[in-house]
Amino acid sequence: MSDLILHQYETSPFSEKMRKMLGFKGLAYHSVEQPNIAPKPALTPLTGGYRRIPVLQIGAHIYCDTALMVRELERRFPDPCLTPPALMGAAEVIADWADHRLFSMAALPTVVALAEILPPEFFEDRAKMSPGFATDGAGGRVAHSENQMLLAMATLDAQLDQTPFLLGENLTHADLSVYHVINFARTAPVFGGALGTRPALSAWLEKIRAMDSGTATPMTQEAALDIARSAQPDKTSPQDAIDDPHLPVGASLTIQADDYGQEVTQGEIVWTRENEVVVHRHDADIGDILVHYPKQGYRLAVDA
Ligand SMILES: N[C@@H](CCC(=O)N[C@@H](CS)C(=O)NCC(=O)O)C(=O)O
Repeated sequence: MSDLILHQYETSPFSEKMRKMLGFKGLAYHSVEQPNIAPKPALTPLTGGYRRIPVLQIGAHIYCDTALMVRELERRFPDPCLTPPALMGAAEVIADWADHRLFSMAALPTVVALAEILPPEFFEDRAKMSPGFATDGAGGRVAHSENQMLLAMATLDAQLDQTPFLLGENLTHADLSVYHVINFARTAPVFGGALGTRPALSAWLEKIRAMDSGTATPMTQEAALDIARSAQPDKTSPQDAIDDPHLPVGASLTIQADDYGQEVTQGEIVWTRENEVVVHRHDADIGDILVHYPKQGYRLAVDA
């Protein structure tokens, strides 16, 4: 039985990124359905506040943000390797661009296009979650995002006309991050239509859509919480842990996304890597949990 538990929902683009990652590695995992709006009472006891999706759980260890999850899966399951060391820097830069900038260009026009099938609560939730989220077209935001996205699609198509994947012959983290955004955006007629005139981008998208998504076994929220309750987190520092003078071990830390979904997690620093910080939390119901975050994209405030 796999120890990997992915808290997700079917239509979540970032969950789709992780499903393809798990598929690429040939991994089996448990899939726990979470709601697509707050509150998330069976998720936040694990994260300490973070409400974004997906979240990866391994026993009493919780991994927030797909950038970190991809690195963790590469470490635990190195074969097959998604991103070889020679392409790692470029892949991470493109993945960061796609997960943040490209996603933000795609999100507003896409959800506006889906307005008829999404409930009003969804829009209220997203407006609270993202300060710049305004679906009424105010200030030309929807039109601007749409134009920016179309330009990005043209650039991606030009690259994919030259190489089968963004960084050459093989799939890397860069492709997975761009893929989940384009795959989500294609549901909006304006972007679906643009794909029709971008054959290289469209062929690349279909190639990744056809790839395996891992073997998922459904798990209930309660079963996942029980696993966290009965597991003990391992506080051992890894070999590549660093001494970060800004994040001293034992200090109380508040962690918050620097873009949207800014619910905070607070805990005591256990160890850090160059681009990872791990905090210990004690939840009255669940017990001891270690929550792992990337440093990139998160405000890290050591409490006085
Ligand atoms: N940088 C985060 C972004 C995650 C994200 O934006 N997830 C979306 C769903 S695809 C989300 O949480 N939306 C609000 C929600 O589902 O409650 C990551 O890479 O995991």
